[in-house]
Amino acid sequence: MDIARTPSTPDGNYQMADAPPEPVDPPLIRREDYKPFDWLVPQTRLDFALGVESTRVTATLSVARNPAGEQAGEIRLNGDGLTPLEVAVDGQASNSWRMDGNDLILPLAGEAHEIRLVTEIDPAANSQLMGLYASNGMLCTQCEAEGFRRIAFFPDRPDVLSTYTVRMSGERQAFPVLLSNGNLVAQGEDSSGHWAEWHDPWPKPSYLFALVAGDLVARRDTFTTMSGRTVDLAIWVRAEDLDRTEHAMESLIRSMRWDEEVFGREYDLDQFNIVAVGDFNMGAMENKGLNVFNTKYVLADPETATDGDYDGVEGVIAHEYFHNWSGNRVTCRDWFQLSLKEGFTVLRDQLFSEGMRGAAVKRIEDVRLLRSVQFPEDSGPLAHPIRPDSFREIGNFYTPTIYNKGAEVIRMMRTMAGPERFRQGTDLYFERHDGEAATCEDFIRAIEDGAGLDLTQFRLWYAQAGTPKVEAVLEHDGETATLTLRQMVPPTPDQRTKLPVPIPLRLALFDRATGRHSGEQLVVLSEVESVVRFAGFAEKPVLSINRGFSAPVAIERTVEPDDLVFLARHDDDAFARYEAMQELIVGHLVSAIGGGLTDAARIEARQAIGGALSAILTDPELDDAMRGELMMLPSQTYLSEQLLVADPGAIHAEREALKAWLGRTLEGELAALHQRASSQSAGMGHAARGARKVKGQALVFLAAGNPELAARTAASQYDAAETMTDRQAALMVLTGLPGAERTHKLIDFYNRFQNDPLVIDKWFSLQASSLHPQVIEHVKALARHPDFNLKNPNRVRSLFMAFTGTPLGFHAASGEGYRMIADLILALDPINPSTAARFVTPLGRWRRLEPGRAALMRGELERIAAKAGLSRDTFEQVTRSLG
Ligand code: B3K
Ligand code: ZN
Repeated sequence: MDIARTPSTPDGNYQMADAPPEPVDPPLIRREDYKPFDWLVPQTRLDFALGVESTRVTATLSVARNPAGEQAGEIRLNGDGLTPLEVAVDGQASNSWRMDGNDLILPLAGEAHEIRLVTEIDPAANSQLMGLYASNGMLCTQCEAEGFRRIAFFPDRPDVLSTYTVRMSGERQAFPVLLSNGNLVAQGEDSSGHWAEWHDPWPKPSYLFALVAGDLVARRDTFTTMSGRTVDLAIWVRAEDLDRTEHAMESLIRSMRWDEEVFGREYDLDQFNIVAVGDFNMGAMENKGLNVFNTKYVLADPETATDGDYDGVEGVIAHEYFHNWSGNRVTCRDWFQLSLKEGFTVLRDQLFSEGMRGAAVKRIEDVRLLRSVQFPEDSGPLAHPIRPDSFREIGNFYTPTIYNKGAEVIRMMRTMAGPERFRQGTDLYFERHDGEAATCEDFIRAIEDGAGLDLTQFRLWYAQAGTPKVEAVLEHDGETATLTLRQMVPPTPDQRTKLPVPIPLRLALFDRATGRHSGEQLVVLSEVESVVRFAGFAEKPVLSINRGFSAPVAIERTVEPDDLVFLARHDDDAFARYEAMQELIVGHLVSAIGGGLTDAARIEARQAIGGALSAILTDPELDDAMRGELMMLPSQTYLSEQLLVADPGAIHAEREALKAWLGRTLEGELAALHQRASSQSAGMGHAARGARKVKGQALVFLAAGNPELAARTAASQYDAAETMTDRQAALMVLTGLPGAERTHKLIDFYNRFQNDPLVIDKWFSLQASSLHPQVIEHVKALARHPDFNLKNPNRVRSLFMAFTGTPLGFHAASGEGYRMIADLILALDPINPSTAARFVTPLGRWRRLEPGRAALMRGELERIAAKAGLSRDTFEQVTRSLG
């Protein structure tokens, strides 16, 4: 029910005299209603007279009738909060235009016209960070998805491609650097300061427009493309950040080379610019030739960035660069096709990082992310297919489903075709659709034609939401092993019934005696049930299934702990090894949480886990990076996903109890591992990074098992730290423990890094995500800290998004954690709706919680829904979450 907007008159007379007009729900936009735009816009000229508080924008559009559209007598130009100051058609001032809500409607009678529109905007007042806004005195833009309409009246939709020429002028002192898409074609002085003109020869939709003006310096380099052209590369940052851009530049150059080698894609302009900005709603943006980045994904040095941050920079630089082809040269017809560019580009960046850092660990990280954010989305009120059918606010659909499940779906095509044939498919896709606004269907067809696959049934992966479950039963009789596979796609909010999907499962059967298998097979399960028989097994083999996580499904099977211990030790597929450890631990914790475990069974299960973990800690053959993965306990979120109704307190208690038992039982091995790794953790090489990872993991177990020992070890790790990875890992452990070291080290950390916003974000996050029993009080105090700032999305996320993961804080049985997040949403919504709406997701889990917490959480959603004047973003997420 729509609580905010349901009139409460008892007699059913909804039209009370003098009552203010009833607010109208934001309209639902449907994929099936797509129609081509009636006009083409071959050329766009933009002129910006720049000022932080007032920027005058003159937009000149050449328009011509679209043969694929209707013979309209007018053109609709989208706007958002704009007032037209001047409107002219073919050089003549026009007064026949009208406003329809935010849009400007202009009558046009002929076949082709030139429209000139002048508007004025106030970048300093733009706290939404969409459109043109000011950050630290610099001006920059964010247009995807619908930010361009906050700059100029325009057909702001991805299927209207135009060639842009951009002139900007402003005071040289305030804006010494003037950047836009494409190539710089002219520059000079004028009465108000200086100007620059940029021309982008590649037609693009308005969401890829960008402009930056500010006091920036560049790290420069060059790249020679495969056809021998030289591209000038520049990464623009504030002067004090210049020495932290080396890793970003190296990542860019590696990405450019990789995309040539692996996908045959060459860069297509003479310049490529990246700008880092401290106020940014997300990670980065792929504007043509001028990527704009959150500083978090550009700046890195060992002292201030963790190894994980280094990986993040490399992955996001690659992702945005890869969009130059998957997104820019071939763009999306409409926003329902978002996964066409995002899913594919995530797959491309994942494959790149696998190539750079080693496939095994990267694959495990990606699966962990998918399971911790996408699986819950797919089983909750916000579930949607990777190609949604409708939305109210497209900003709400930049989701783990569109991105990460989208990547998994394309990865399955690659698994079924093999890398070479898949490449033939992508070559065909790029060739067929270059310069076009394409659809997911176009992509599927190109892969079918190029790779020689039949994806008829596979298309269901685009249309159905929900994580498929696959039940696997292995039986053995005589010499034959029989595997029965049954699939079920669960119902999701708008889709009650589902059809079976093709599920490619890589599997192997291990011989217990030799510890080996006789070859991996790919089984594609396309029916509800399939039976596969394997001959030649005198003894029941051990099944290794969904190796490499070949399909984004949940495997359900009954398996002996001994078999999992076997796989954790012997499986030659790294992911399957990790998975066996996870399954072993999940199996035990789920029974323990359910309360049905005898003391003897608990001891037996713990001993099996302890034995497997001990083997991992001491296995001399294991690379530390992989050892670190195998040491990780399943997350609180992943455990909650395994339960129909979750009690976060009980999950946390059992998980901590196991951690403490392992910490105590394996204290000697853990301490020895920590000590050995400490002697190998200097530098930025692979081995040192692995050593830092296992040090951090060892500390986590020790902190649960022997807090005094852990506090001492962590304090000396903190003091000796030469990298942020070591320092942060130590501080994380101390932050969760009581005692004086906690306070000392938190003060030291703050004082050391107080002028570095990205590191202070870590300081907020560490405290907000900690296991400390007083985490709520800490977060309340941090929200009043002078460095907290509701207008900076990084800071807001570092405090409050981190907090939403805490079992003792966010999920406090009193409901106080839920209330804090609801209060945040209400306070942030008028400032920055797209960031505010992201915080609704954790409150949408109420249906899967125990009744007490469920009621409290739902109550907070209702409180938000009752607030008048909510943004479209928050309104949509809250109403969907209430269901
Ligand atoms: N395409 C942008 C995301 C834009 C989000 C707008 N709310 C970054 C990326 O996915 O590469
Ligand atoms: Zn992207």
